[in-house]
Amino acid sequence: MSTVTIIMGSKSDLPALKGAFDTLKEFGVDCEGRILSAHRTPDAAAELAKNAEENGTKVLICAAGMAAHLAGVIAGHTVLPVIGIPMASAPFNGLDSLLAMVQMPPGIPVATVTAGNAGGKNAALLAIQMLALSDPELMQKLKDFRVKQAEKVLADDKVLRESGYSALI
Ligand code: RP5
Repeated sequence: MSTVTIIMGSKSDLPALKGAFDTLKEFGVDCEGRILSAHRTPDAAAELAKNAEENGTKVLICAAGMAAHLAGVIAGHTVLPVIGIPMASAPFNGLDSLLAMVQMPPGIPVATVTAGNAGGKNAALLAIQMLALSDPELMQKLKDFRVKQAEKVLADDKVLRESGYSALI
């Protein structure tokens, strides 16, 4: 198993996870994706979670929509950190997923990040921040990333101030 395992409840969640895969790749963190459901494949999902620590996984990212119990069920079977991404599924645009995921009972935490497509990138970054606590090289990459990100916003700000609204769209 890889350092980070990304589990999604359905193949339909995959497009929203591009940011997670891309970000982990950008930082050189090995990851693997799995499609397993808390409801449709409960035994396989539990099996993965129970064996994750022994198999070398450090952080699990779980994306699910609707009655999004995947992250919570995985967290119940492992002491590894679990990061949940609520998928923005119809008809409630992810509010159902968010509430199902974020309201974990005391004792079994899930770190729930931004709902929908933007959640993939933030889940990956949070996983990287956890891994960086024991990896100085990764910590430096995170610091460099923040500097570059800020520089980009400030460059956009400069263009907006100097050239006006239409220069940025
Ligand atoms: C959840 O139900 C999945 O995570 C997905 O977001 C949602 C819908 O699944 P599909 O019907 O598209 O397979 O379990």
